[in-house]
Amino acid sequence: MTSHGSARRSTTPTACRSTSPAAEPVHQDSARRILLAAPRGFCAGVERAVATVERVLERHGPPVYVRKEIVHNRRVVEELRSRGAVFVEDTDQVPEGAVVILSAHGVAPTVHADAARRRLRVIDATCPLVTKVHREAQRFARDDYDILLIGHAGHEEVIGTLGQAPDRIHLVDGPHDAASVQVRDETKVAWLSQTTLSVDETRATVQALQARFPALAGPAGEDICYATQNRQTAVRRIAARSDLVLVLGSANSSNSQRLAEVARNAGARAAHLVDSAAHIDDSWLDGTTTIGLTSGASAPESLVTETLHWLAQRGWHRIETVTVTTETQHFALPHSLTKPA
Ligand code: 2E4
Ligand code: SF4
Repeated sequence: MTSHGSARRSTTPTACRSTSPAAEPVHQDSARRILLAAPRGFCAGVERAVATVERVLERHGPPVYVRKEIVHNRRVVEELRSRGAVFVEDTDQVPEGAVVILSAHGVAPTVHADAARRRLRVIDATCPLVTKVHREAQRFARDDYDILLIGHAGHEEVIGTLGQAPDRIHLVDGPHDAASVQVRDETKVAWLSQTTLSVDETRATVQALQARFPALAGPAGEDICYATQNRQTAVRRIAARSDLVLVLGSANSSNSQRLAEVARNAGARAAHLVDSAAHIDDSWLDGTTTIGLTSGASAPESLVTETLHWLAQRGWHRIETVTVTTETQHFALPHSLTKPA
């Protein structure tokens, strides 16, 4: 796949630096080390979505309704809930006329229509890179293509993208689906994808689709976003040198799940996705010297700091940051929040 996004273009050579956490040592073992992946953690879309909820809380005061988890991370959701955010499954749970924030994963047009019927004031925190995929789906549907959306069934982003053109889009949930998907005209088929997929698996799926549909059209740029690509490149780099890789992120976070998979495929003896240091099993450290550490795009850096502290207490003091690129992407808040209140 080609690179995409300004952050992806600004690739720098791998740089390693050592730092020491403040924690007091319990054991000393100079061979033990942590390889800390960079980039990791919050992407520009998550920064924007979380800041949106914070800004609306400041402006309107609690309660502030949010449809679905603003991002798929337990810590983020708990913190915002403690400050007055009320997470609901759908807009019919929001009082008529209230403000509702839509999550970063995007929604089908029917959600906007339902919200309008209830006179809700919608603030849309959909990541602009998800919106870009929605526009591609609308364009291909307008040009009467059958669209093959590569993605995971049931994921919120996939539900939102399918909803852009429900009569024209078919879900392809991995290379195995490429052989069975049905289209009207084999010469008028396009593929799109979820933004947080495995780069390698998606490439395999696209190749399988191209073999079946030689005229297959595709998105203008990558649909797998810069942040997903960069975090996978970084974890691949550390996994090859790690006995154990820990990925901080929640179980329902697609991009975080992919990081653990990429780490396993890249040669880590084991890779675990955990919500926080409290979920690490001490037995995973048995026979381990090098621990790779990263975090998903929805995982706050506080989780990494706490994990470094937890590992320091168990004898891992040496930290090498392995940087594969530096990210500069930033998204402005939704338009309605940039105007004076
Ligand atoms: C929107 C799009 O999609 P995933 O499950 O990885 O979402 P998560 O909330 O974990 O990460 C942020 C995000 C939001 C990623 N892509
Ligand atoms: Fe946007 Fe990518 Fe972050 Fe998803 S992972 S919110 S698409 S920047």
